[in-house]
Amino acid sequence: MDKIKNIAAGAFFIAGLVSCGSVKNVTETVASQPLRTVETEHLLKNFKKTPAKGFMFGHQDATVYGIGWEGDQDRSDVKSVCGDYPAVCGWDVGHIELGNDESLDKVSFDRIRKGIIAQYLRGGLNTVSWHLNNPLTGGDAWDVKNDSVVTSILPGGVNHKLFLTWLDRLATFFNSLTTASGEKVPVLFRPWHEHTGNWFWWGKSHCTPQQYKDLWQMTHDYLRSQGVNNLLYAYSHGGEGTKEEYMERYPGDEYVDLLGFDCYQSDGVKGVDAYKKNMTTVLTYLTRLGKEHHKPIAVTETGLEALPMDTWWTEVLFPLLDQYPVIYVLVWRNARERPNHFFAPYPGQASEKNFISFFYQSKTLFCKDLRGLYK
Ligand code: BMA
Repeated sequence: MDKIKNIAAGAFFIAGLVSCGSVKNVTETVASQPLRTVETEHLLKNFKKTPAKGFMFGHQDATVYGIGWEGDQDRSDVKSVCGDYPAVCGWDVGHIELGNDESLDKVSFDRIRKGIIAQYLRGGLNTVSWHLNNPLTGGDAWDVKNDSVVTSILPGGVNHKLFLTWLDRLATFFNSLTTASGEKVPVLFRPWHEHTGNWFWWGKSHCTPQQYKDLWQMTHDYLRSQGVNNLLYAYSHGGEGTKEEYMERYPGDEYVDLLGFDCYQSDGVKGVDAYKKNMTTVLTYLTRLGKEHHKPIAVTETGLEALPMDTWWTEVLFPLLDQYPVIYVLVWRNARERPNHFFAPYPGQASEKNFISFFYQSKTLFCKDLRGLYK
């Protein structure tokens, strides 16, 4: 179904986005290496055109699997419900560091590469997170038994060399994202996320603020030294704490292109008030920080697991976002292997009808509403 009523608003958003002045082929160079490709530079300029007249809707692993299916060509639960792809596709490259063929969620990296390129060719945005293993213990990203993991991979640490081989594999993947005509696909990379919580080995109680900043800067600089010039960087905490806590581990304006946060409605229906309060608190300070640092802001992960509220889209999520200049919101994956671990509707799901109303709001942007994100 076409989102006729939305075209005007979507076109306005993008018309605004593309009118922001000419861009040199390469605006900055580091050690005579182009910092960013032309398309990546355009994406950044377009991100910075705020306040946006709408926000893009995103879904994790949107086109590789969903409820009751896996691997079907061009399929997406969101598209099955509303007729269009999400404007933003999220991906996770956990286990790429190990040299594996499949991600931690059992999606082949070849399939992820193809999905990223397809989303780019249809004019949409891709964002990549990284639930990488623990390089010290061999456990997963949630293995927090040892507090010296970050120290061990920084320069001088016992695992520094090993970690650079992990970054090499990541760099090879990012460098391989090229279209048939040879364009490198820009990606919003969101490493070291939810670091103000304690559930990942790079979390707050497992490294100092300085070590966290060093980790981020090392990742950024090393990928760049390997010719990775198609990334923008998103910094996102786990939705807890104050503005000061948000900034305590901030690696610096030159290392970050977008400010975001992850915040879920936990406790099902009961959690709605806490969710609204939390979202409002963070969105309020993030709006200010975005202005102060000249960075776009986004809700980089959110959702209500299993969607037990039929009207969640228009009565909870939309009114929250409507008040702030967020450029996108992304809901987490529709796991085909974990019952009830889904965050977007699928045909027959109870919130389907309400999602269609959300889709028809003039401020919600889906893939066909985007024109010129890379121009
Ligand atoms: C989590 C869950 C896990 C998954 C991980 C990385 O929130 O969805 O099942 O492995 O994200 O995608």
